[in-house]
Amino acid sequence: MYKSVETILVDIPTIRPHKLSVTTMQTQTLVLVKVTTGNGVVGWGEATTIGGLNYGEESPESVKANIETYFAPLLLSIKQPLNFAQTFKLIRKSINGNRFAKCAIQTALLDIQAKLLNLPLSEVLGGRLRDRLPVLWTLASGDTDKDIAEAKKMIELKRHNIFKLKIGSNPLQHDVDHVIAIKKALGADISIRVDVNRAWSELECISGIQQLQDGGIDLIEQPCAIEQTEVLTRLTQRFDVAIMADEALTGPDSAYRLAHQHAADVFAVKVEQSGGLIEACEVAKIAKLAGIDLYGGTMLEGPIGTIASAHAFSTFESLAFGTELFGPLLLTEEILKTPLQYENFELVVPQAAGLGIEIDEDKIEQLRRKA
Ligand code: MUC
Ligand code: MG
Repeated sequence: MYKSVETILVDIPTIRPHKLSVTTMQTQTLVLVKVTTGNGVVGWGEATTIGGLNYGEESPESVKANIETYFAPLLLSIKQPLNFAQTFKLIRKSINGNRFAKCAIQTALLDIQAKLLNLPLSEVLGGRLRDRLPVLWTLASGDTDKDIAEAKKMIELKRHNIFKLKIGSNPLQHDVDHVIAIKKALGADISIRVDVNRAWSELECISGIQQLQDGGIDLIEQPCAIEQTEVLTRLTQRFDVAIMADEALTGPDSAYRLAHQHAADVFAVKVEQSGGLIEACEVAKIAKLAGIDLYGGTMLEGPIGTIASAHAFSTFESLAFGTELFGPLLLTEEILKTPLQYENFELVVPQAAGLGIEIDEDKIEQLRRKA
């Protein structure tokens, strides 16, 4: 049985402004969830979003309020012994929507379950197929020269050798020229992708993607509005360069519909957008059955959400486009006793039980939002 559910907001400045078409981030807010069982086993989960309500339908504040008002009382009211699947069935039946909050709670419950079994979380999700995941870096300073210098530094440090560029906030030609300049500066061996974060109309997509394809760009992420899945389908059919669904992908149901419509070559699987780690694995299975390639996405989570995602992605049979699990590296503060291990362009998936990380609770106490 569960004894307590605590939800904590932690605001951490980013190492530099992170410029997307929907907002410019200077801070990331982590919603940390700590669930404790009657026997004293502790599980942690995390939810984040990008720029309050700029990116998605849930904000850090709504996640916290809904966990405290609905999820926590429900968990604490469970008196009969329920396993994880039965508990989550009850949550799904009682609470609509709220995918990010559900993901945070599910992560904490799975952390507990894996700790009770003394297994890494990946084994509870079906078993890991890899111990390391390739991790790209997003260049989003908004300045071409700064982005080139940042990319060169990352390559030299052996931290990242694949880059995603955030575009869509400037006039189209300005953005395209910026991307091509970076591609030229970094050379043929470095994979460059773009994320338009749904900023372009269909006509802009046609012009922009044609130029980006000709310029050697490898992947075009969510170029058009979330609802415009017909546009995404037409772009996927029209261009050879890979088209990826990100914001349009909101869990297994949408994965099924997008696959049915042939709306994307690649799915950006995100644990929060999917509504949980189990659902993210279901999205990956649908993609596999439909012949769609996979990419491990992020909502720029801190270390808890990032490593939870890594456990899920480590179970995917194929991860053709790698991952973007760099969230913690964008933050100026560390909330783990030992930071996540990034080396040789990869993130190491821990072997210890549960999430396999140790939380620095003193640090969280120091950083938590007080009012
Ligand atoms: C997004 O839309 O992909 C992920 C990486 C990044 O830089 O922004 C996020 C959101
Ligand atoms: Mg994206």
